[in-house]
Amino acid sequence: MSRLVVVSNRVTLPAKGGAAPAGGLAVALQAALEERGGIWMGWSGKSSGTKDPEVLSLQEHGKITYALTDLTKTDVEEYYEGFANRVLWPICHYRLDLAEYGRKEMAGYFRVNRFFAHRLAPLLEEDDVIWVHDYHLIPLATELRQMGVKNKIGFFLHIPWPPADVLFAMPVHEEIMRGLSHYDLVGFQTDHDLSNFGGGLVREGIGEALGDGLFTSYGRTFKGGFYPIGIETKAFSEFATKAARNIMVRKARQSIEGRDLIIGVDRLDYSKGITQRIDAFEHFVKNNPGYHNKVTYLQITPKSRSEVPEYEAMQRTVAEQAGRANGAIGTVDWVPIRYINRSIGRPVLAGLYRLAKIGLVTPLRDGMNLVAKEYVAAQDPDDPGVLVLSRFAGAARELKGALLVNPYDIEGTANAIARGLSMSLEERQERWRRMMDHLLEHDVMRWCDDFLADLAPGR
Ligand code: GDG
Repeated sequence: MSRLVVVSNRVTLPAKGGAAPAGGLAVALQAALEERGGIWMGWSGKSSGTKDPEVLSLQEHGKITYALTDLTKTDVEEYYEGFANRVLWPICHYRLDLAEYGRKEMAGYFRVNRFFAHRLAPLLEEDDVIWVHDYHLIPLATELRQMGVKNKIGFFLHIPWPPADVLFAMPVHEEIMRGLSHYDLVGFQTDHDLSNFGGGLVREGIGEALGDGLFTSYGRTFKGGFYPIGIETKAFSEFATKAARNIMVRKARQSIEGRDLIIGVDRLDYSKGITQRIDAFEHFVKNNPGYHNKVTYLQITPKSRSEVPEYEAMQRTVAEQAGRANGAIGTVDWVPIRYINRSIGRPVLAGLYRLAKIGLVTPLRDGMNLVAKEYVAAQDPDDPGVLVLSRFAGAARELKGALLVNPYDIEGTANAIARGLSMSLEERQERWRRMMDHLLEHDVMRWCDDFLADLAPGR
């Protein structure tokens, strides 16, 4: 089996003591690389000086070599905070209104991709299969090809791909589309994203769809496909069973005192629909007096990207909103919303998922959403909770046993909460079984295998 070389913006070293990072990408890739062995290259997360760092830091952990590079402060501002997070992220989440274009940032994005290519190329062996991840690194294949790299290179986009009218509002859309054509395989989370990609390509006259997942554009022919990312279903399920004994989980259970727990877990991000969700919960409580003092909604929201002004503002908005809602619907002996604005350990998280009667996963747009899958995997088969899931999460195309909602429809989401809390055990079990069977069959290893089998058959 060929060596696997993974490239992603951030490289996360193996977690110590069971702690895991907030971010689905790291969780999934760790598992994939451990199985096959190889290199994981990316940014160390550190910025230093004004000159491009000359050397990579190489660290061996088991079968994986981690190759880390620092970036300059300007690189981080332009490539990461500027173009990736202030242009590509909002555009891919259909938020044209939040995209902030700047030529300097765009240039920085392409420059850092070239820098990555120059650091990576010397590490490559002839047979290596290269797998590039996510929107930070779209132009990487173009740069590697220019340096004569002939290896198979695949690209997987973890976030949604928008329809043509949204994408083509972005000034450098052509370079981005050309960047994708230099891969051998371009993978999306869902058929919907793939069809947005193919549709845009054809409609704008950039290329053609040849059938059988093949596309041609800019003189190159490449494959496109969709590969819904999974989780380590079995391991996570066992983890959640054991986590019930965790001291923090036991304390949480005691503190809920016979109330039903509703849980939301998301990085603090405008795509996750947190403010709409708090509104929906408030609406649910106001319209269901029978549930007063009978439910607790726990929202766990680690900070992310605080350097981007939009995110900093959101931190204040959500905290104020949770406080205001508690003021409006709480009583002297009941705080309906518990809002935690930091990351908690993975074992505790797994145990809390299992405690919760409802998993509330209502993004306005999401590539996949691993929280939805983790919530399902963590449930007790004898008494499973109900997943309330946004139809705009990639996961909604697979998890048919969820109660699907439109997160913009506050009353609809509130009604789904009420329905979930009163659902019969029989219906809960039937819905959960359907989802769990799917997740067991389509776990993260299967995702990895499917992508690599299409990228480099027989290697
Ligand atoms: C991107 C795409 C796609 C969250 N809070 C804590 C914590 N987490 C973990 C969750 C989960 C992960 O972070 C979040 O993954 P998501 O998939 O929900 O979302 P993104 O970070 O936006 O990921 C997404 C994903 O890539 C993979 O392709 O599904 O659509 O946007 O694993 O458990 N973990 C711990 N404490 C927390 O407080 N330990």
